[in-house]
Amino acid sequence: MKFRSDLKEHEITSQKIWMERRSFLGASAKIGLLGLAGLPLAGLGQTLSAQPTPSLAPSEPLTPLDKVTTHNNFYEFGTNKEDPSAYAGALKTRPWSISVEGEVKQQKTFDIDDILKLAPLEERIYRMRCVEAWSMVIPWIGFPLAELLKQVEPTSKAKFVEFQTLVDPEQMPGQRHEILDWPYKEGLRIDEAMNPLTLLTVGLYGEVLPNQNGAPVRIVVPWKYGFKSAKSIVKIRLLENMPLTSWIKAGPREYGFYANVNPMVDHPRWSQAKERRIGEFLKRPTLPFNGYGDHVASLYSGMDLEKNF
Ligand SMILES: Nc1nc2c(c(=O)[nH]1)N[C@H]1C(S)=C(S)[C@@H](COP(=O)(O)O)O[C@H]1N2
Ligand SMILES: [Mo]
Repeated sequence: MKFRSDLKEHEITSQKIWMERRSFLGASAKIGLLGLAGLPLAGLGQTLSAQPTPSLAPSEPLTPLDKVTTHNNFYEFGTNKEDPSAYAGALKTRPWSISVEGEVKQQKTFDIDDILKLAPLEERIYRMRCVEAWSMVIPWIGFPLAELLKQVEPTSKAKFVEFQTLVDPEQMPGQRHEILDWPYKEGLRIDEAMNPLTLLTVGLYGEVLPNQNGAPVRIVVPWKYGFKSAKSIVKIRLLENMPLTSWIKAGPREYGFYANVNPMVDHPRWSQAKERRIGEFLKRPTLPFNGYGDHVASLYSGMDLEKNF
């Protein structure tokens, strides 16, 4: 069992190391990435060319690591923001695999350690919005989910993708209660899932994911509200029909399938026009698509985003 004080000290250290490494790496980090490209990846039978992507929120200060790891939503460990950091430490993240199935030509099970080999050491900095109106800027480590999905060869019937979190009430005390319909299920349309901003994420701040942030592997969909980004996933299903997600089951009027960040559409119980950046005092206006409209708005052309909230 980890004590919170230990955890904090470790985290402060790793954030400091990360900052230092980052400021001095610069060009050599890119050489490292080029060095990775062309290496055959064990178990995956395919080569990933690691392409460094530019940081997506370059001028915005990062949310401190201790905030990223102590203010969380992960209902499998309780519904308070402090519960995941207090209780997720005991989650066993090895052995771990993700099975990818459904409307695919090549059903596959990926071992987490093979997935880790696919994650280049690149930084992707995203604003992580949550439905409760907070946001963070997090340097995630991951790679486009599309890289994984291409390997299973989705059929022409694959119109949607569903993500499922582990079910294990012994390890996940929240699952002993009917807080949500377990397993936690989320989903995307196939074109959303294939968009390069949709990440399969294995780390943050230069380290493997802390358990409370969804270890060992989670989804990050930065233009959508936080609940779309399922944590600690074990299964991905490609489907012909739109999946029924845990949050839609819990409150169909409150949570929509699309859940694109949209300051014009309020949650029935609160405004979504402004957000509090963790660590800041004054709220800031929320940007449509969380500021990533240039990358993703075209996915929704012709759609009424008030009806399809
Ligand atoms: N399995 C699972 N995934 C989940 C959740 C959850 O309760 N269970 N909460 C979601 C919500 S509401 C948010 S805001 C984000 C929070 O991610 P973070 O704690 O890494 O910031 O995780 C999402 N993924
Ligand atoms: Mo959330």
